[in-house]
Amino acid sequence: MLTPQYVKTSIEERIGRIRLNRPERYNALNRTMIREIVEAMEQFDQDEAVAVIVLDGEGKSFSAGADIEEMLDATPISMELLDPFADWDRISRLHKPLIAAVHGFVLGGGFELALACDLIYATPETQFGFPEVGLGVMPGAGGTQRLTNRIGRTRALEWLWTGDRMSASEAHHLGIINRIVEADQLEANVLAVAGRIAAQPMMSVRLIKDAVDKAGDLSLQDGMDHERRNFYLLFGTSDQTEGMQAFLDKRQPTFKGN
Ligand code: CO8
Repeated sequence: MLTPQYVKTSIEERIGRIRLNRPERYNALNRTMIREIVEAMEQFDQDEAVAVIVLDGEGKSFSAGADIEEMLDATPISMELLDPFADWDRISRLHKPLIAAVHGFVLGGGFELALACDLIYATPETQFGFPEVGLGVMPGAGGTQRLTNRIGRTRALEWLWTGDRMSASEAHHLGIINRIVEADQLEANVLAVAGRIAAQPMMSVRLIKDAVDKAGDLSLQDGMDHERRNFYLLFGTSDQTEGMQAFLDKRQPTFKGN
């Protein structure tokens, strides 16, 4: 990948960090930026030095959504040919935990990006919302599906139709975000959670995500069959032997990630 223009990346103690970096536009997501975010995620997903990926935003907000200027002259045909959501779809194929640490405005495509992450932590002042209806469009990067999966049809329709902004406490109450953390502690808190997950046996973390992702797509029995296969697979790892032996020896386990 060439040097990214709109994201900053770094690796700190097995945490791959991606920071949206277009603060003068509230981190509005243009196509290049989305491509850069997804490529950074995929690089970290493949990098053995990274166990968990954390996404946040530079400046006053996480993201005010897709770049409206870029979309203004789009047509159905230009959209079809461009296939802008092909990049977004790649996020669902990542294996490592993705954590969003959000603040300020988390709107439209910015909200969809956060919802595509596995865990979301937000400051008390964060405002979430899908204002697309007021622009004569609608969410296109999974917002109608992921919001409905999280909060149910009736509540999702109200937020999507009104375009109202949702406070962090409403989002927390609705189960959309994991936790509300004061702004000056958000980064430290998220890195602490990421660090705890990074210290877990890697294959367990990976196959738990894989099984949980099936819960929305498969019937209960098919989902449980899938879970069982993942459970059996973990008996092929050295971390399973170590985890169970350490318990029996009454000592702390030392996991190797395989
Ligand atoms: N796109 C482009 N530019 C933006 C965006 C955006 N989404 N949001 C803010 N900006 C720009 C403004 O135009 C302004 O630029 P300039 O300084 O050149 O005038 C600058 O950022 C600062 O913004 P404001 O002056 O408006 O700042 P305020 O503090 O008054 O307001 C808000 C901040 C509330 C965030 C306001 O800017 C706003 O409402 N932004 C638009 C929010 C929105 O409607 N988002 C939804 C976009 S549509 C979408 O996300 C569809 C997703 C589907 C995926 C599509 C993939 C192709």
